[in-house]
Amino acid sequence: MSPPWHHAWIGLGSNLDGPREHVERALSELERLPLTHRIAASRLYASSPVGPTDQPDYINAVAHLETRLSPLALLDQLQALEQRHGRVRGRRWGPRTLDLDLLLFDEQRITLPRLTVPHPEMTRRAFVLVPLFELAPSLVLDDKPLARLTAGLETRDLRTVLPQD
Ligand code: PH2
Ligand code: MG
Ligand code: MG
Repeated sequence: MSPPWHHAWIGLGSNLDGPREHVERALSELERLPLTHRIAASRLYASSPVGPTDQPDYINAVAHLETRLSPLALLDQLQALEQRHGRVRGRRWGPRTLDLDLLLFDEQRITLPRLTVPHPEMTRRAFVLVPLFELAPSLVLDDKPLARLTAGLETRDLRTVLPQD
């Protein structure tokens, strides 16, 4: 029997070497992952860095995938994609050419050495919740509607990046 289809949500981020191109290329590469379809992608957003401030602004987006991969097989694919974008592991929350975070996988809670789902920081980050809300306005996380979680965040700093930019 073939494995079932799952819904997965991916947070994309970049702040080095042409961040917008890295995110746009990664969005199209996500469509070509094995056993996976990309259902939707949010707009691109620019924001100041959360964490260390001595680094460039980020471009962020969220993608909605349908996949037959397991969570760890999907994580392997995401990490391989980060590697192909020249990702070098540096300090925590430091600058990067491409960050692909597995935010949600169906309604699963996963706690493994390599992977925690839902992504532990996501409910505090406007650059994740705002693009996610764009794709899934009726989503509920931990009994909290996304609309309510998003309303409680500082979003003034978040700027949508226009296609003709
Ligand atoms: N990612 C980080 C650290 N800080 N700030 C913004 N605005 N966007 C990010 O994607 C981001 C960040 C480490 O993953
Ligand atoms: Mg990451
Ligand atoms: Mg991240």
